[in-house]
Amino acid sequence: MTIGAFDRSVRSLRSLVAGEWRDGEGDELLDVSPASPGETVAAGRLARNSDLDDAVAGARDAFPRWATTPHHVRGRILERAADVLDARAVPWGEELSWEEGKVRAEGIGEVRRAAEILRFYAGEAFRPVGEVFASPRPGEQIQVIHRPVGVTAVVTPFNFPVAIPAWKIAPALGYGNTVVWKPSGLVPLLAVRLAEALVEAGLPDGVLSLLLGDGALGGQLVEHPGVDAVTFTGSTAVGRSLIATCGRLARPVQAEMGGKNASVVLADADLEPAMEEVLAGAFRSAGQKCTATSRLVVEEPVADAFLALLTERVAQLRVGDPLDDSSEMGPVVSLRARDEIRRAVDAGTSRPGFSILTGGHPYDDDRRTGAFLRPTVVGLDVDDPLWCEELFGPVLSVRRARDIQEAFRLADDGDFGLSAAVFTDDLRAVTAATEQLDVGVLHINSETAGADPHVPFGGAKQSAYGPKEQGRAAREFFTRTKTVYVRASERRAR
Ligand code: UN1
Repeated sequence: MTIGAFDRSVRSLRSLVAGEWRDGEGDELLDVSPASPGETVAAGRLARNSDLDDAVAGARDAFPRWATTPHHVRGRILERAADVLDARAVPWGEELSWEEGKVRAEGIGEVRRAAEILRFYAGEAFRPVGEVFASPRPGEQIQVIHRPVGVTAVVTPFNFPVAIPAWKIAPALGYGNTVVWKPSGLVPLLAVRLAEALVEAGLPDGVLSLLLGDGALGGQLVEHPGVDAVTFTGSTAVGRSLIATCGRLARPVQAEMGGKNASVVLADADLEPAMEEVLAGAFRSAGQKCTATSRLVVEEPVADAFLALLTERVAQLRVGDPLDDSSEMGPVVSLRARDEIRRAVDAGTSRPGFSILTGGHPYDDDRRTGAFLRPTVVGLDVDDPLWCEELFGPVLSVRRARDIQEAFRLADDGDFGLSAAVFTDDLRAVTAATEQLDVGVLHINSETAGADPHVPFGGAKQSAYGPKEQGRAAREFFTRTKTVYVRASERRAR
């Protein structure tokens, strides 16, 4: 069923600079639908360097007032913004799906998820703001208090246009920082929507600026002398370059980067539900999550049975218009992404030990003009670049393992360590996975993706740099502690 009521008129894009919505005077910004790239979702102009300077100046100016705004007032604004997101979850979720390509239910779900995240940080405002220690000196007390860091640069990717920005901006604001935000140029409309929700909720001018700019503007934001800290989620290449810049400037930085997350199906696993979880992990959002399941290790005794189940189901996945409720998977984010992923798979076909178990070839119907890729499962018999390279698309690589130790070794192979999933009811295997797998997030009998708002999220090895995100863990990055030695003077009380 196609959603007849969905309004496909072109939306207009603006940046929010120090409390003022600006049309922008830079190059044209055309936001197209990945399902039908001839169709414009939204249009506007890019922000320029002068907008960046104004945004940072506005954030600096707003910082002292915002940092001393009572916690419950800051919390209430986040809560009201959450209400706005919930009230518009359907129209904005549909816009998300139209703009980014994930299916409608995932788009709506993401807007609601962003609301949950804002609510969580509204509540965190009421938590303790530090600790008190005993002093070795009589009459003294030592307080460790958390203070906001200052002006935070937020740089976000295309794949969660509203949830990832929410889990950076909500703690930043909740703990008293001001924000200048540069979202991915592929999803500017949902960035505008989140900023609108916060403005409507009563966020004072300058506390959040939104700059619709290109990668170069993102780089300038990160280096701007008025910025105190940088939080980033996106590709490994960009993340490493931002980390290097921040190192040179001695500027705190938090970066969430790539993943090549394995699901390990052990011989005792309940195969049918394990298959559904692997399917969801690999192909929801067309595999464009840094937590997506992009590799699968199956223990030899169940390998044939599991792969038969999986490939049959993958071949039947309904791929199509993300706004059509019968679609299970939409396109990837752009034609460029589609072609890069396709090239990486095609390059493998000439290598030894590489076989396509299902998918792999392009669509020859009307989907060929959109950024659609056939969900693909690749079998690998030997070490292959596809085992460790992140493709960020609907491609799952599979290897067989003789035993648990080989399975865990394959799952840990490479530089990334974001998430993993192990399918088993064997307590010894669970314990071994918990101890041995070098990942930031481990799932037992559930898919590799997903991140609840109240618990820490982030990777091990080269998947991440700096403190974890979400939950209370976010406080580590978005505040700085001050150690205060408090002693009353010896003057006698009158
Ligand atoms: C999720 O798995 O729901 O960019 C969240 C990403 C991750 C977030 C994943 N930082 O895909």
